[in-house]
Amino acid sequence: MADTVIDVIDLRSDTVTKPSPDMLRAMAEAVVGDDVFLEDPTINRLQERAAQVFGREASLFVPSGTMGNLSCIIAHTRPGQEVICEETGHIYNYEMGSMSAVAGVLPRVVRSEDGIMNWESIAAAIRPKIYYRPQTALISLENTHNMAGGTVYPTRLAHEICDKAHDAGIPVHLDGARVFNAAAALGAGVAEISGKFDSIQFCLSKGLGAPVGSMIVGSREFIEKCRSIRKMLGGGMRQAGVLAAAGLLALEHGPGRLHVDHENAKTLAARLAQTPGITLNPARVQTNIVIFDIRKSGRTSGEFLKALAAKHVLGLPVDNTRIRFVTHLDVSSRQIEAAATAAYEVMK
Ligand code: TLP
Repeated sequence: MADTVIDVIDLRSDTVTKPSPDMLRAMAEAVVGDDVFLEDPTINRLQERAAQVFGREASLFVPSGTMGNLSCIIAHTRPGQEVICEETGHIYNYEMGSMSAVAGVLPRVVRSEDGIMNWESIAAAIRPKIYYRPQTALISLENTHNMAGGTVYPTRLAHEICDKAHDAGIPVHLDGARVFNAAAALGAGVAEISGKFDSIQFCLSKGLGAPVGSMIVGSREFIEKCRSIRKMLGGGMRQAGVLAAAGLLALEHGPGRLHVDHENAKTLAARLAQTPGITLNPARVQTNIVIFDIRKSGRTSGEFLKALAAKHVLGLPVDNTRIRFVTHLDVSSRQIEAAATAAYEVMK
């Protein structure tokens, strides 16, 4: 009997994409060497290219966004200091408390509207320079903001925060896991929108479509510091050019198609907003993330997602009544329509 292929529509995350045939070929053909000896030509090429795209001196290939963010936090801080970050941000909620457990720093959490902090609330969280108070060593922004629903920092605001932070002698890190989505939504380049940050982490393995990997971007001096930190964290990889080859393709071809994911997210949001039991303002969907509330339906996220999975559509619970759907290159507009129909059938 022939196997039945079930068309699962996986909207849990843009991390779920599988490498394309072209990507697999590039990985198989990659020229590799030992990167701890700086001898992997494909990794070196990826690092040069990422630095060039961001208009910076250097960049470093790291296994994950989590390791990228943590390496930057360690490089910018000393134990006992503080990092200002947003209350629902990834570094505070989804990275195992690594800034405290490993870097020895305290998160100083700021509340915001839609994940987008303003200078006034950041300034209020900066510690006075008194010798017995913990000192603010770093400010970290997230663009796009994941759990606020893929929201985007207006470039002028990001620039203003960086300028004022620098005036106060504080560096600013960008968790730019999805910075290319932000750039696509703003109709600008990543170099322009991230130009004033002291360090940037971006993911190759999300909307850009690589199976693994993130990059840290910054000055040559900063990147050399991060190279040692990466080794300390166990991220010194050897013939990882096979992964960098996928990253290179993702970096070249990924950004140009993100507007398709954004259009799919808008279509999905518009359909979900008309579904009984769902609360969602589709006008707030800016990029590839759609978060909605099902409180009105009287069901929990777990119950809704279980019923949806029976129709071969997968999503992620944000909390007991909120769900996240993420569009990406492995879901077509036809599948988006099918997912919205499945959600409607579950709710009606
Ligand atoms: N985000 C994942 C989950 O961890 C929630 C996802 O599915 O969205 N910064 C941001 C803003 C992220 O969204 C993520 C991953 C990371 C950092 C960490 O990247 P990885 O998973 O490569 O460590």
